[in-house]
Amino acid sequence: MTAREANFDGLVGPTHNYAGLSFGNVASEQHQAAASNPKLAAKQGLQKMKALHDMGFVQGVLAPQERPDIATLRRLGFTGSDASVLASAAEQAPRILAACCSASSMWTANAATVSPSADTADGKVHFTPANLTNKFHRSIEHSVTGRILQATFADNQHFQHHHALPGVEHFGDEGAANHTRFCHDYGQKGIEFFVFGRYGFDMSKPAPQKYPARQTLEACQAIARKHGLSDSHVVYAQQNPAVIDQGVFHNDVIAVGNGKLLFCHEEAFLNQADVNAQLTAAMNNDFEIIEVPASKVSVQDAVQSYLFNSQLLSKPDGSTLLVIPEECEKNPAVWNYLQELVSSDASISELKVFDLKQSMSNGGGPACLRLRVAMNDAELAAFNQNTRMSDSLFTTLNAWVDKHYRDQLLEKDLADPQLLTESRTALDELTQILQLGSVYPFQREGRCHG
Ligand code: SUG
Repeated sequence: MTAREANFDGLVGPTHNYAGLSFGNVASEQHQAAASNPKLAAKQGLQKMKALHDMGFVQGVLAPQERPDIATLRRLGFTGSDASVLASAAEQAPRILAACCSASSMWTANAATVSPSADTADGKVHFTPANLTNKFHRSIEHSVTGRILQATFADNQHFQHHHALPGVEHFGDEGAANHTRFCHDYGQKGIEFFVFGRYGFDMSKPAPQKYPARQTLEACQAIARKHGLSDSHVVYAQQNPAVIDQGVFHNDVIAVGNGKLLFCHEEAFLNQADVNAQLTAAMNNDFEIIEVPASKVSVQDAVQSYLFNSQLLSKPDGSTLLVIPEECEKNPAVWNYLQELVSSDASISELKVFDLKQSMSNGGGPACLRLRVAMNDAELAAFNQNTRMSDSLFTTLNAWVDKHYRDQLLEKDLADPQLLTESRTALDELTQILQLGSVYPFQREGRCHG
């Protein structure tokens, strides 16, 4: 059976804003309190999805979360009507309110780790939502993420859904942002490459000093066990702590892989030569590594431009397309390097540039916005087809954004009860467009008390 890689992008939610919530993510910190434009953000994301669909790739949409997250605010002791929950949170704990309003679920590379059926012991596609424990605003995503994934990949003959790992730092898990699958063919058993930032149970091991390492080795190992992966087809590597301290908060800010190609910075991993050798051996010596030297692109340029937060897409002729954000074009060192790369005989032969500035200003590039799910023909036919990008879904979602989204949000707007009403009205309509059922807490009142 043939298999293909599908990309499921997160639809940007109506409360997209810049709250400076992510210590260690330079763009998030730099843009704190800037005005955001949720309508433009959603449209920039939809443009990328449509362009990939038009190029013949399988493209899906993952619904955003319900924000403001009133259920979490109630869990934290705010009471009364929804409007008074918002008003007292704004007055007593504005940072908590901001965290409960983040549209951060748009970065679906952090939604889950996905293992295709060719890799798993039971022959199903496995999903583990990421617990995202390192950041409070992200740690409140996983239960609804799990429901959205179940509604998108509902057929239990093909899809196996797990709970997130325990929500403590020992098992900090950031999903596919730190996970890459290599293969010679999407339908064949591949090599799953897990990258961690530190050890959860051994503090004597190397770790960053300035910024947090969000993912532990123990989290990676737990996911490999849960997904039924064979030891011989898994490679673990530690991120270079020095690059985490320069703002590389996820591995996908410094490395990206697809098929039999790894595209990374020369300082991405600890003991990089050994990591390269392990991957090459696991791939039976049929593997290509494009390692970018610091003399051409510094770590700082990589973090500023998001060169490695790109999508590597296999074209039918076997060549590879690199989807990059506009920031790469504007960075002279990165742009010169890319011109050199595409005219060399390396397998990356084409660049496609997107304006994703609204997401980029919070540290989310093209690769952050997508969750990859490799599926065979039967699985491709079994996922919820209402979430599959098409000309008509693109038109419907653009009209939906026009109808419901604001074109400016500032921190003071987050407590506006009207924003909550607008957001819930939009999401209620979206669950009908995508036929997801009742995935949101406000749609499950009586079942969920926060
Ligand atoms: O978790 N930013 C996200 C960006 C995630 C990018 N994802 C990947 N690299 N895969 C984060 O740091 C910022 C929100 C704010 O500050 O308002 C934020 O959550």
